[in-house]
Amino acid sequence: RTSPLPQPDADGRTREVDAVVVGAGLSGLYMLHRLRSLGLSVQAFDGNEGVGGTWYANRYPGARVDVKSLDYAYSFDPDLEQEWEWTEKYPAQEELLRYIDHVADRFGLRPHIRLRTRVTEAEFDEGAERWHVRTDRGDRVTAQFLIMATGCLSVPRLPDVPGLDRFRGRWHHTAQWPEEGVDLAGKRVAVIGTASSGVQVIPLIAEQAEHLTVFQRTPNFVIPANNHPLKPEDQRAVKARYAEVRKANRESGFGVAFPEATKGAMEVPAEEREAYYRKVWYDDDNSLVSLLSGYNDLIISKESNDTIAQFVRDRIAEVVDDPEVAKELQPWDHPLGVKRPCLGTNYYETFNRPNVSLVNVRRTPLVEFTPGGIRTSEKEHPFDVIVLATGFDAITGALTAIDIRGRGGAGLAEKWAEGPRSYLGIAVAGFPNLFTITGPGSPSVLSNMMVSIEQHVEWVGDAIAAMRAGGKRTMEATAEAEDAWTRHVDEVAQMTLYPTADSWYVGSNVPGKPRVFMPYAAGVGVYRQQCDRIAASGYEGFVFT
Ligand code: N01
Repeated sequence: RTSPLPQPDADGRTREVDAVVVGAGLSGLYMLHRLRSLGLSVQAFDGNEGVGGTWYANRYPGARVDVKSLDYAYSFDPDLEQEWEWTEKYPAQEELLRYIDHVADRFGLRPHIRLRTRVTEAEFDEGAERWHVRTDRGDRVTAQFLIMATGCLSVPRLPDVPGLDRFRGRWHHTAQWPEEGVDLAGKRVAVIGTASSGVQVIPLIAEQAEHLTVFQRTPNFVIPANNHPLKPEDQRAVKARYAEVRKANRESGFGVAFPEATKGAMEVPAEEREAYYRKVWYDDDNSLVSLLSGYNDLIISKESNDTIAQFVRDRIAEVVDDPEVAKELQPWDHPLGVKRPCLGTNYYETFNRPNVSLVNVRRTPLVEFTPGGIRTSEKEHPFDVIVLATGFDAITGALTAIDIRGRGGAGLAEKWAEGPRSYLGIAVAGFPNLFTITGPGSPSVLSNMMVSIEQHVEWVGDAIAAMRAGGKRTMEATAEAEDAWTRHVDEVAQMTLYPTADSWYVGSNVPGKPRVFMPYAAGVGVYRQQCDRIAASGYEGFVFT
């Protein structure tokens, strides 16, 4: 990885650019590239020491993507997609970061990015019709456009348990893992959290630690990743028809094409269902999408969902030697897929190791961190290292953390106090020329993020190009369009089982966050059609000056 250049603090002067892009992860880098291709001057900022966003920050052992590499890669440049060789079905964080660094270099993006610099404030100047942006390093920049490429899962959450500052060992959140790694050999290690991050890190920590104690509040459904090196001939075969693959992904539900199921799970005999689930479970080429797309009602019918949930519970009982531990690991409190299901490698098997124990913190809740470890309602557990796989203030957290003020000085965080309101998940009434990449109200986290990111970046780029061609200065969602879209997002969610579970999709992991199902659940294909129709209509629902 290219080391970041030392960057001095800002010199106090206000600079003027056409656009500021906040974030230099997968969305920020592509937005930067797109706007530069349109001839705009752009300044991007990122708080990390390097580009890559999620893939820069999440360096914990086992971190890897849960969408197949060939689907997760950028599609915007045919040469890039042909030339880059992926090594695995699900590449690990280092490989993803290598890829992102390559993209930053290949498209000459680095000179336009200020790293280790967080945007703290952005205020719209109604007179000048420009955004005034400030950073924690003293930068002052004004820009016509402000694009928030801040990520859906970029603000880590610590558990609301007192005493972490008193703990004398080392503690790390999985999303703030030190670049130099953490020596776990011979250590007594705790992991709190058993969702995607926990499920990935737990088996690898178990291999290194003297003893690992896993603190589980909610068991999750963990599907075997069946990860493997990509065969060159398989990679060649996809690349030979890449355009077709990409088109199908864009038109699909989750951003990864899969033959559409025509039947509900209860419409076929139990043996046929079981055979399908079994095939997916053991198939080398399986994916979350193949699991959830086998029947057309798994996310809308509890009865149908129960069939697949029970299948997974049976597999857990099969793999885990101790029946009591198996029972603890079986999820009962939510349908499969309505919280993000996890992909795992040796996850359930890890609980058969003699150096791993499981604590159910619903039965014996966490009371406090102590200087020596963690106290539950039952006893104190001594630790050398505590790993917090406790998630994020998702989707809105990175946006409301910045003091963003639109017309009349109105704040975005205040506007969203009762839940996010957005038009298409892209634009917010009262905040002209502000665009959110994969914002609340767009498919975002319910999809292959790369498909959603590219669609948003291209839609926003096209809108800006159209404005410039038409001599327009500002573009703003109307309150009516925003209201109607926000209602629509909720209506679609209510047709599914998604809102039934406590999850970061509804903000229930952050105390005080309003319970609103934030992503748009109609699928990326349907969503794209609506975005395209709105653009073709001359941007219905927007006003221009
Ligand atoms: O975070 P999470 P994550 N006491 O919020 C527990 C993506 N991702 O980092 O469920 C005890 O899902 C919490 O328990 P509960 C992916 O989209 C992708 O794992 O709230 N436990 C839960 O078990 C994913 O969905 C990949 O009861 C506490 C865990 O911590 C998203 O990121 C890899 C607690 C938090 O789970 C977030 O995943 C990693 C407390 N006080 C992440 N507070 C891949 O691509 C929280 N928990 C594979």
